[in-house]
Amino acid sequence: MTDRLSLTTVTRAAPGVARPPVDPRATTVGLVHLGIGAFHRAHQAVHTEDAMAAAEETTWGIHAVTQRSARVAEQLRPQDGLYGVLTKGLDGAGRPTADLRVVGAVRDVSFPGEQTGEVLARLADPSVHVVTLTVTEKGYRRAGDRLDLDDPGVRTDVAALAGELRGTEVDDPAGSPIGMLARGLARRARRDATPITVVTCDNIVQNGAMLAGLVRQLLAAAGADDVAAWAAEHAAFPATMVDRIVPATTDADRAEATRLSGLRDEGLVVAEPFTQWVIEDSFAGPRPAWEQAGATLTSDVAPFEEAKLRILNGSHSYLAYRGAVLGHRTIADAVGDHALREEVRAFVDEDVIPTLTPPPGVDLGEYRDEVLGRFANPALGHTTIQVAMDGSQKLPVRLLGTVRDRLAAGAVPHRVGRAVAAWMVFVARSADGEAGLVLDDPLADRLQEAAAGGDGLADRLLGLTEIFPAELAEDERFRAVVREQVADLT
Ligand code: CS2
Repeated sequence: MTDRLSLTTVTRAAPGVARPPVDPRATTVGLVHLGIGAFHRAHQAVHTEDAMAAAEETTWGIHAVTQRSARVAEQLRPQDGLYGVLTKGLDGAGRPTADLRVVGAVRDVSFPGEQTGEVLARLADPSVHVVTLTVTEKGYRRAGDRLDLDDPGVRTDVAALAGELRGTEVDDPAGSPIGMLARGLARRARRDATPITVVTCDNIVQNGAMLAGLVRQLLAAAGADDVAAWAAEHAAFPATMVDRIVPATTDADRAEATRLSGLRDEGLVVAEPFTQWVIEDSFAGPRPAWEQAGATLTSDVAPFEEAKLRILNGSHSYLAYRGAVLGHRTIADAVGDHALREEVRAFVDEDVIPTLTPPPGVDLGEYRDEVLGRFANPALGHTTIQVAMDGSQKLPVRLLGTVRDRLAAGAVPHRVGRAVAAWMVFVARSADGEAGLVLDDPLADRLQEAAAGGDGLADRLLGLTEIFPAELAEDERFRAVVREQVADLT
């Protein structure tokens, strides 16, 4: 039987497989990550390990926390936290390449169901200086721009925090990532531990300020004014832009990694060669030397973030909805469909780029081409259905800012209106039960209800105030475009 990857077996990995550049046994925890999924393992954990290697530090090991389930803990614990990143690209001649490296930066994995106390203790630990998060758009539990105080998980955390403020520590399972964070900050404040920086790595506009606001709202709901005062002085929430395409790992990927290394790896993740991280340089205390590991530290993340969310993620969603309805299984197939690719290109050129300020040193036309080139990577097997997930959460971030800015500039947003319409048609077809079109969305019930009923699809979906702010839903130019594009696409 093939041995499983671990600290003991990694030394037997086939030559050609890169081993952790920093000894995991010598690495101590200095960072807590909330929401360990594939993306964290392929992005921040890699940058952090490389930063430790570059700066010759061993104090930035990661204590990672799953969102809810124990699955990632079960994958990584028997492997002493080790896992592989299988990078799939193409060589100069267009042949597929696959490189495998083993990452050792994750030193501990907990899941909230049973180990909330452990995580809270870590968040209060003075040797922890940074918290990173990848909890996806819906993980923030927002209703509009505010924390959803009616969310059952959030209520659990407000109650636990209020209980703790009255006396002894409450280790009840965290109901939400924001709750975990706020409860950890409360313990840290009580200990008056060292300052802490919270780095959100999700695809959300002005993500740092957004998260700071949610934490403040949760603290206020629990009556934790002294904690809020402590956090205002000792916690920082920088904005970030993160970028790396990380599709879901398949059995074929695991088999390929085993062929390369000779070891079985249940925690394997797959990624494209490209990776980028832009971080606002406003930390409350020490941080890994990420700038020595490919990250850009800057005073202004906004132009990078807007260009990425509107060009990359906007096109990704467009290709996913339109592509899935056209029967394209992967993003590479969708972007390989000439007519669809030209549509997406026109969307970027005519509606998105005019709303953007180019980040320093970036040509947005070149950036668009680079992004479409990355999507075309056939080795990734990134499915349209995976990117189509959670559209109700993604649309406002990826498309509606562009709509708003185009309308404000007096333009009729035909191209971005078509992207919104592509989502509507996808919702309607999946609500109809069309084979292969899965509607995986926290608002699935509401969407299904709104999609039923034939004519008037555009108007019914535009009526969902959780997604479309009134200023857009009531704009006659926008409504007309969306109606017209839905008609054209059906
Ligand atoms: C994708 C992103 O699943 C999705 O919605 O658009 O996860 C995308 O792959 C990343 O943001 C790339 O950085």
